[in-house]
Amino acid sequence: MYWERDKECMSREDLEQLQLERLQATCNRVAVNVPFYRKKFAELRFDPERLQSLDDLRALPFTTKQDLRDHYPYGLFAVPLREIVRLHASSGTTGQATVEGYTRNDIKTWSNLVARILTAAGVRADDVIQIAFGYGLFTGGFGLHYGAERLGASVIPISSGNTKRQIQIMQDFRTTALVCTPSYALYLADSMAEMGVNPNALSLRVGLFGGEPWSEAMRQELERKLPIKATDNYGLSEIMGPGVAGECTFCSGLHVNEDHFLVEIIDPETLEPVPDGEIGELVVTTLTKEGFPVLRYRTRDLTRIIPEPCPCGRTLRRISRITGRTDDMLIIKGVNVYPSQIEAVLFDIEGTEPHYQIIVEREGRLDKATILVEVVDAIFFDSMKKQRQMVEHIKARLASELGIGVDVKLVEGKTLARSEGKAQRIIDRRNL
Ligand code: DLL
Repeated sequence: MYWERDKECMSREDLEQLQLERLQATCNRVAVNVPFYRKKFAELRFDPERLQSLDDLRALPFTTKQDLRDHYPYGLFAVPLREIVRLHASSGTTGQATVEGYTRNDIKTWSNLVARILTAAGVRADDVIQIAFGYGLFTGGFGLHYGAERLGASVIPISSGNTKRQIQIMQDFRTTALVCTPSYALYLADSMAEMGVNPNALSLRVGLFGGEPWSEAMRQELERKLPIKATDNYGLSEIMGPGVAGECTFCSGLHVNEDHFLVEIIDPETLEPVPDGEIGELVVTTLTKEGFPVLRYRTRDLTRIIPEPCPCGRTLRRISRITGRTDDMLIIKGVNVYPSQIEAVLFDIEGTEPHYQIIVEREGRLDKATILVEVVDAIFFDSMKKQRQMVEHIKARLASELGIGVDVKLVEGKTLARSEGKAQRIIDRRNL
């Protein structure tokens, strides 16, 4: 099932022609309306009129989160504020917030693209969708909401939190599709077990999870604990919110909505493109945004292009699940470590729960990393000897995966803080 077959299954040639025309229009628009880009174009001696092929994209300036912050709140908008009908803002947990503005048309496009990813994930107009993302400045709630309504499904705008009520509503309203972060979905599943609710007695059949990194092992865990097909979808507020890319039911990579977003994968050090199939930083250029167009936005998210065609028939290219962020990357004892590597090891070890936290500290001049791992009761209450064996086993596996030694502490099940939104996996106390 497609939402817009003609767009999702375009030939590469037609798609590239469309992308080029839209890129030309976007460049012209920002050259006229956004002083920041006008200045950048002048510095780079780039004349939008001379943009002849998609390869010329490389002559365009990058845009970074810092650029967005420097123009807080409205400095990069390409239309007057009276044409903006919606504002969102990124949470600002890692610094000053950034603000995104949408015209009426942008909201239409956004809803349409979210309807597209919902359809690709197997959601239909007769589904009952429970949206457990926060509604507010975060783009997750409203983004999925508008897309689900556009699709014609029945939407339950429950927002995040109040887990018992979520489960009650899920039972009473016969929810068929759950939309939230993967970590919250897991929390919901565990809470059901605690409340004595049998997930198989629910009407649930599909989950759309996104907003934070997760792993293949976590997908299996979710599919084991809930009677769902768990799909991944990706987006970011600076570009639009959810709806940038999403999995089809083959669940082997996320189709990028390339008729609206031009993607590049670059080496974050040299800023040069990497060959298809190699991991690098995702860079996105918006092709149809009116209110807040962005050129070559450096997402800091790491992924790769999957060049092979997908059996679903969509020609929109896929990216692999996001494996981490360049700024999520911890440098411990000089070695690059991504939380996803640690997650992969833990999921593979019998008796651990998929809840963990990475604490990084500095002792004198040395980094020290401790991984807190929740374990099932049978192990937590087992003999000291067995626990020590388990710790040594995890340590050895982590050392061989990461290339450095880390400390491991087992903690009792359900003791690490649960999140109703994005999980906090890293606590860095080094004040670097
Ligand atoms: O998280 C938009 C969104 C909401 C996407 C709901 C999907 C579903 P931000 O709050 O601006 O926007 O955070 C964007 O979250 O740069 C990634 O690092 C991370 N992220 C989002 N989706 C995924 C995913 C929304 N599926 C940042 N896998 C992005 C891994 C993700 N990371």
